[in-house]
Amino acid sequence: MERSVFPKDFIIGTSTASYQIEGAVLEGGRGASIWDVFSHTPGMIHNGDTGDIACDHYHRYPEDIALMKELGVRGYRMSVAWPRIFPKGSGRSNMPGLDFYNRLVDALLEAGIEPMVTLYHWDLPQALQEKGGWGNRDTVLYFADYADTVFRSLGDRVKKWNTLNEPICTAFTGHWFGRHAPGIKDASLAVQVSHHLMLAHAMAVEAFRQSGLDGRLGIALNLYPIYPASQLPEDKKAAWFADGFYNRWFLDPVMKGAYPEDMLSVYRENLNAPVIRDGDMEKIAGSHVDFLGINYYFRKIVKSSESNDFLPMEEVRPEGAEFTEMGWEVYPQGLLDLLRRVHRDYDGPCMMITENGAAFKDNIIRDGIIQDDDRVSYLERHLEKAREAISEGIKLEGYYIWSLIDNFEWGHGYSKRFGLFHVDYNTLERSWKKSARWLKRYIEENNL
Ligand code: IFM
Repeated sequence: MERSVFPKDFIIGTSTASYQIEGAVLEGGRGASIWDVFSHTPGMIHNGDTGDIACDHYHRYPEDIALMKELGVRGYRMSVAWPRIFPKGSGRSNMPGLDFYNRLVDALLEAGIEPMVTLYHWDLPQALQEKGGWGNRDTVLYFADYADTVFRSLGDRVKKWNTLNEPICTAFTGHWFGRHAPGIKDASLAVQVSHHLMLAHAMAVEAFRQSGLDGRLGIALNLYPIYPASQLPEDKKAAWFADGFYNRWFLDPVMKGAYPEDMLSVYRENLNAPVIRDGDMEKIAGSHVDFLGINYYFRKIVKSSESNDFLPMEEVRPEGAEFTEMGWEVYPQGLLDLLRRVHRDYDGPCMMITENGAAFKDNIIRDGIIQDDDRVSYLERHLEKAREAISEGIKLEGYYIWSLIDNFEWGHGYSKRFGLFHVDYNTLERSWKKSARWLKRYIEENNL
């Protein structure tokens, strides 16, 4: 049987985020973000690493764009740092910050690379955190203003946008489990924050539609295909609960305009949250996305458990499976299962894989090149599943690899390397890994 081909306009791109690569935290009038504060708090980040210098992309972006051009990718997903645009979160916008992203976007277009811009990849201005951060409803309004400012500044050239990246991480990892900035452990607040994020997303969509700009808008959700550990009814029930917790709590408001009733009752009964004001759900329901961004890394296998407070689920680690350096299972079939599920349950939306990739040890070097065969194999197998999804009629338009270059991996600091290009953190020199060379050939051979 002949292998199906990618559609002509399918985009292979790379993906990054501002705090993880830019550095230059004190330049161009940038204000502090919650990640500056969190990473400088002792004990929060592996090895005490911070994003102060990161990959110095702020100064080296021409070099990074040249690498992408040589690689042959047609798209680049990047994020704008809110505190570069509004150092205090609101008020007057900061021209040097906008100028930086204008230069970046121009340089990308000049190199024939289409930018996809994410407005919020976790770097909230610290000044807003001091007023309550995402727990304060006013942050929603500040976000809408910030979004509007960026749309109007870059929107004549940027035609693809994500409002938020992985809102579950902001809400739950940052406010429930305290592992991300701002490092709070308060489940009720976390659920309230998730509602404010959904509202912020909706207001940004509204601002974009009102601006009259052309372009397409989405949101990047990290979703998981979730499988019960057994066919026992209680495990199936736990898997459905986990699906509500990880997937439907964010997918349903974005795609259907309403929170899933089962999770809403769980949170209301146990946490008294979220407070939803009159008109909120109408706003959320009225904010249609043009595409859904999916960040896929691994599946979850879930069994029932009574030990986990009011979350009756426990994850099971698959025996004998293949894992990345993050301890995440390599499971390409999960990508296909996830795409099929979203296609089936959410009315066949246009989708992009806004992130997929893996951290590996990267410690085998031959002829001066990192022999990351494990990453090559990872990418090849996931791309194959993407192609299979398309051949089934699923509307998948692009695949952005996380990440272009090794970078600051949040709580893990610089200890986990996801890049197609290696970064030497002493010299900041970039170099090709085998996976980057492989991708270049793949793009050529598949006419992408
Ligand atoms: O590095 C992160 C990124 O910022 C968000 N998605 C997952 C990646 C790997 O952990």
